[in-house]
Amino acid sequence: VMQLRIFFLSIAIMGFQTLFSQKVQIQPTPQIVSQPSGHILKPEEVRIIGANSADKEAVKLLKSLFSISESKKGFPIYLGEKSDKAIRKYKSQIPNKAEGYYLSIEKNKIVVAGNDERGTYYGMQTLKQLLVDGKLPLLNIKDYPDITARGVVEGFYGTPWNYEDRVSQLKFYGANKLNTYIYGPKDDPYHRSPNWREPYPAKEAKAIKELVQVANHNHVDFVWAIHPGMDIKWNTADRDAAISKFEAMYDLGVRAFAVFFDDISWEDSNAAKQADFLNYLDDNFVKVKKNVLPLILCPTEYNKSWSKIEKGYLPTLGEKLNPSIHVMWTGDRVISDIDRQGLEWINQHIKRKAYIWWNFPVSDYVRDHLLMGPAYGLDTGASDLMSGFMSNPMEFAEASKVAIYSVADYAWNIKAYQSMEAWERALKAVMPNNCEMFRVFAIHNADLGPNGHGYRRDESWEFKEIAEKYLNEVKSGKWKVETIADVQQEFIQMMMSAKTLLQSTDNPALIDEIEPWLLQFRLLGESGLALTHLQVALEKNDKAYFKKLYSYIKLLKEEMFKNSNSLNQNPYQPGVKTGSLVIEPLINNALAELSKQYAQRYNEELPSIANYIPHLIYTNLNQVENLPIRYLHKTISISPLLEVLKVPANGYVGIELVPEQTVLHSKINMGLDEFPEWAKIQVSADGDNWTDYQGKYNGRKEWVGGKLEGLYRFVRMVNTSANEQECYLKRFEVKIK
Ligand code: 14T
Repeated sequence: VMQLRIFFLSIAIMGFQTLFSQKVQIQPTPQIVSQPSGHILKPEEVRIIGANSADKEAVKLLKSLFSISESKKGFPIYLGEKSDKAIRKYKSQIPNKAEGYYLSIEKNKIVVAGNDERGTYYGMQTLKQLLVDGKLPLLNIKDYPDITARGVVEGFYGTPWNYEDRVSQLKFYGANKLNTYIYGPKDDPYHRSPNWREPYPAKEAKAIKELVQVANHNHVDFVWAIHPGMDIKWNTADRDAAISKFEAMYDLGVRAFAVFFDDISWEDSNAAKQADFLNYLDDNFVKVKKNVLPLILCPTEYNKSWSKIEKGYLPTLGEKLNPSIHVMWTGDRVISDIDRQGLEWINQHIKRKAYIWWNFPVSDYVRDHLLMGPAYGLDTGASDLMSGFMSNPMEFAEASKVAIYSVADYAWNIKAYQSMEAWERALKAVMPNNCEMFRVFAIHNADLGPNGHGYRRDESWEFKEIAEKYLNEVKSGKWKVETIADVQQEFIQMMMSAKTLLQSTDNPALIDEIEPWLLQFRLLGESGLALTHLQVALEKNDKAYFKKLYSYIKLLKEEMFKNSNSLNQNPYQPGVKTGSLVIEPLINNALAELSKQYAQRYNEELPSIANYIPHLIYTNLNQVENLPIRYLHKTISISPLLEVLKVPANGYVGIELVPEQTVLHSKINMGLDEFPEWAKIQVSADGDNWTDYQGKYNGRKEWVGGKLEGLYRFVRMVNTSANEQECYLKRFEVKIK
């Protein structure tokens, strides 16, 4: 009897499990899904009811999934929008929400009914996802997005995405129910000064025209953004220049527009003038055309930390801008979490719901890092406070898809969003066959390292505890085999991940983008693995083996250093950093510790090979205090700043040399045509007594100073005038002996 009972119990459990395994996976997470009640096999032939009146792209998608039959034998699929005859019977089931849809899969029919064309299309996207292994689950779904505009703003500094990148993105957006792509790459000269007034040359124009068509086929609104702020005159000529440019873009098929006034000097940022300009475009272009979507503005004060309400910039926009115009917002800071409190704050000032420009996973201020981690820090209780949610991505289009996938999930169904779960699914979507190895790479490539915005992300979170335990054991000399094994497993996995991905044909464009990091990641894993063997050598008291390993680690480090000086050579943060939050410090710390133990035991110092930079930024300005310092070929430099630097009276920025050094030369580029009256370059040995450092302006408008006699600890640029001044910080470097 007992055995029989167990038998039945296990049947019950199995039944339960199948029920569970039937829990369907839909991206983005739908609003209302019924419990699946079994499944049907994929119909061999289907008959579309409503094909002539339904959304064309939805019909196309359906035809790509099934073979179509005209005869009565075909399995019926009812397809269309709420006003269509074909789906009249199901009208009451359709959520009364823009882009919503009703999907029902029954034994004898399927219904895909949209509240509008896009709704039908999204219903079809869901049906496509549900078709797995030749089966369809029996269920019904009522679904709609929480946020009206969801998507991506290509708004970063650096190499703009290319044509193929963008095509691939637009398809990805369609499949993930993102409806907006804002085109505004900072390094497109026809988007910004100098050429925002000029039409695109024929070749570029053709590419944009084609992209608009691809966007349309994927139900994505292609928004073209203009960035006229650097040299705009608030006169009729420039208003009409903007309108003619819009007309030229309209002729290429563009039906949605944005105007960006970000990252311009504050003098040019006059809210009333900006509002007049936008209203003029709205009244004389958008409203006249009738088939153009509402304008979108990116204001100059686009985050809370930069806004001075008492000066009236945002309140003026709130008052004056036509109510239909959207206002973009990055949050409490440039790079920021998004929460209810912050949204309530801005919405009250702009008198409308903020249209979020989320600066993630953009990496244009930390270009040596990849941001492959989960998209978190988004309030799941804020669905009623935003009119749009756009992600600003990395210049690596494919790699950005991990975050974009998550943003698609968040913006569709905000209260259901779970960042970790979305991340796991994103990895699978981007790298379907090698997703486990991709996960190993992504988990160790998430943080940004120290940066001017102070924005950090968690990294290596599953390995942190082991790393700490291991380091403590190394320090105490009481090693556990299991701990070493755990650490070795992680290092081996890193090597496997890099090798596997480098050979993978899963997503060639992605591998191409991240190849420098994969190469570096493999070397980092290998150096970690070699490191763990230093312990073995010490335990065996095998001095020669220790030395061999030590030189081998040195070789690996040299190779990584070489990579950093040859790969990803952009002018801002050149190089390739990987595992920089947990893995790299672990290796360096353990290495320092083990060589100390070696030195004690054999009474012999080893040359240090941990590449720690002792030099510091020297400043009293908040804006730059977190900028990283680089050290390469005896040259110490400050990582350059993208934006205008504001220097109050007595404000200074420079480098502290630790310890004091012989200065061979210095180069400072403040982005000014001539060396300013208000500034001095100075050096000091103690930080109290300063001497002027004489130099000259060279052909590249850089200040250059020569060799100095004696040792110095500080080199700085200081504002010696009585007023606040503005300049750039494009280069600040000191070469030492
Ligand atoms: F328009 C804005 F919402 C915005 O975020 N503008 C830029 C954006 O293009 C860039 O990709 C992003 C990340 O660097 O931040 C903004 O650019 C900045 C922001 C700064 F605080 C550039 C320099 C800054 F100092």
